[in-house]
Amino acid sequence: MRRRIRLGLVALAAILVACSGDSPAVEGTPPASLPHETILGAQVAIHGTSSVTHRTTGIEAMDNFFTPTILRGAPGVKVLVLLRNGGAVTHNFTLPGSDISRDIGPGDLREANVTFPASGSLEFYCRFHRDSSQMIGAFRSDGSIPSPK
Ligand SMILES: [Cu+2]
Repeated sequence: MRRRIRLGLVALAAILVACSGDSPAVEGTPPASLPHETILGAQVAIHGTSSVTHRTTGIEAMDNFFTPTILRGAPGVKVLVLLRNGGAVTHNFTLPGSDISRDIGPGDLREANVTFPASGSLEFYCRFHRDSSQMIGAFRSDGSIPSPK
């Protein structure tokens, strides 16, 4: 009887360890289990995907990644993106092909107006950590997402 209980505890501990690997990373280096996608030619860890159904949405810059990393929205929809730096160092939101490049200090909030592409992806990155940490994300046109009212 005593042995059976001990085996049960060992099994429970193993399950808890297995499950903890699936919990989303809030800061620091992502676990290797995160899905990766090629964005702007780099292998980017995907820290969440959001469906943008309102005129205002948010992206948080962490050390050193964006969350969510992928934002899906209706083609051509214009949104106000609130950019918050939840990390400990200065980050940046750059939208290539536009004049948008916002440096964001730790704890600061900035904003940018972004229009989802008619099709395909519109990528963004942090100019400080694009090369060193693949701090990159993307707005994806998705016709299955309803346009904001
Ligand atoms: Cu950065």
